[in-house]
Amino acid sequence: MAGHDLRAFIARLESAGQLVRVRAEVSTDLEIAEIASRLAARGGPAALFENVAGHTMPVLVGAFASMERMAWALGAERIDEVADRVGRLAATVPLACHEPRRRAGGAGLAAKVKALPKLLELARLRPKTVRSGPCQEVVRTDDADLGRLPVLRSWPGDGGPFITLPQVYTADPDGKHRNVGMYRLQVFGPRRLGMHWHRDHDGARNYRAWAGQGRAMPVAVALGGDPVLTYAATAPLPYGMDELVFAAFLRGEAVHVVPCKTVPLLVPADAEIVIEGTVDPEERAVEGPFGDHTGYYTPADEYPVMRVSAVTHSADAVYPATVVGRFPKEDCYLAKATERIFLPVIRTVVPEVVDINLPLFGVFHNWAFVSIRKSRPGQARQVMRAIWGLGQLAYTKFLVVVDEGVNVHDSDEVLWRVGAEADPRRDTCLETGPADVLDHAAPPGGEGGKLGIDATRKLPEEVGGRPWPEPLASDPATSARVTRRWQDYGFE
Ligand SMILES: Cc1cc2nc3c(=O)[nH]c(=O)nc-3n(C[C@H](O)[C@H](O)[C@H](O)COP(=O)(O)O)c2cc1C
Ligand SMILES: [Mn+2]
Repeated sequence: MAGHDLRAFIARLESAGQLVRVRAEVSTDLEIAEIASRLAARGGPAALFENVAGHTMPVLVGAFASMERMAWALGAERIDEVADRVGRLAATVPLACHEPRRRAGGAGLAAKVKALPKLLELARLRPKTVRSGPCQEVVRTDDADLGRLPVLRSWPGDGGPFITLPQVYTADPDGKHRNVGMYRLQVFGPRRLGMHWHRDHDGARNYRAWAGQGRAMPVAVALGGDPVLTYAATAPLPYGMDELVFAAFLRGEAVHVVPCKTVPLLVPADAEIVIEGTVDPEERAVEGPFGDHTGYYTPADEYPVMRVSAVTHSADAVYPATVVGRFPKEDCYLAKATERIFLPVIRTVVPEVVDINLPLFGVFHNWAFVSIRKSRPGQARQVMRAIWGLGQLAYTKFLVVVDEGVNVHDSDEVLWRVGAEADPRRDTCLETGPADVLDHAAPPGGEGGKLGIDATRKLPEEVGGRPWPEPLASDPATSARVTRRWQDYGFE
């Protein structure tokens, strides 16, 4: 991935006029976060703070905080290009499933042969181990100290400083399943970090496998490197699918990795900073509170602890961070990239889905608007149950299904259809399922309610043969004529 590291991305943002270098002295305590929040609220540029009080490392915020910058981070001009490539892959390789679909006889073979070029492409995309990399220009083991990193405290009630944009590398005890996930890390002390992986995430799963054997799990935390790696750490891939192969697929080039100095893990050679250590099955500590993307503090709770054995970094490392809180913030763009990139994957299992919007005010899991191509009675409910069965979409609390042609990205249009097309008794369903860990309104215990609203037009079979009206539409010929003559009428 030569030439695609964080420096190259910073240079690209700067030459496009999308990065401001801040030379005034700023504090990691609340001040940088307040600035980042204001920039995010106005769709502003990324910022590189070069004069951070008490630190030599500069701090980068907002690098992903627009759809355009997000696309650039993934090596594209527009996110749709990336979605199209994933769509083509999903069409040949069953990306959404753990195992290839079994089909009878010749059809299965034909499908495999057709998928072969794509599978070979994936093999070419395995990480390549190299001997050395910029991420290990400076190596500190016995004198490793997290206090040297300009870690931010974002909100006044936060329990301390948190590393907010990390790639957390783990593997299962057999070394078969590498995983890269983004989980915030509270700095408890010079060599202790809180591991806030949610119970359903793959890092937690690897941890439980090690803990089950009574063994401490090696962990490496990388910051920076190719921005595509940071995105991949947030992508909702099924367990066992390697985020580094996914990142390489997006980038079109294998990720170069180096062995860590004190743990048996591989990390991206061109990362800015790497923190190495182990997580003991017995040790837990109180993590939080943390001002979260819900727009509220998540309360303090017990989480596992990482004991740091080394901190390595490049000679002139940049510390990347993000600030979360009430929308819109930088993580909204990471989430929107996922919404676009995974839509074609959703379509491989729920083919009637046309479009999906996880509105920003829904904070990923509270609301989903889905449009479908409806052709049979009961289909909206079928789609709801499918969505509630799909990976992290299972957390969706309020799910609205509308017809194809309704713009799901226009909340007014969706709510107009809910009001007009749905009968509250006939067209809603209450379900239960896994609740988002961050949902403070959910009942205790991890299971929460789900409300589905069928705002599609009803077929005659669904309403005892009653005809259902079409929404108003202009006469096409008249509409074209008025468009053509608009200036003739004296309008601008
Ligand atoms: C900025 C940001 C912060 C996040 N913080 C956390 C976190 O603290 N804990 C967590 O479990 N997931 C967090 N996530 C979500 C996970 O990164 C995401 O669900 C990812 O798919 C998990 O990967 P995994 O399934 O390989 O574990 C965060 C995502 C973003 C974009
Ligand atoms: Mn994963």
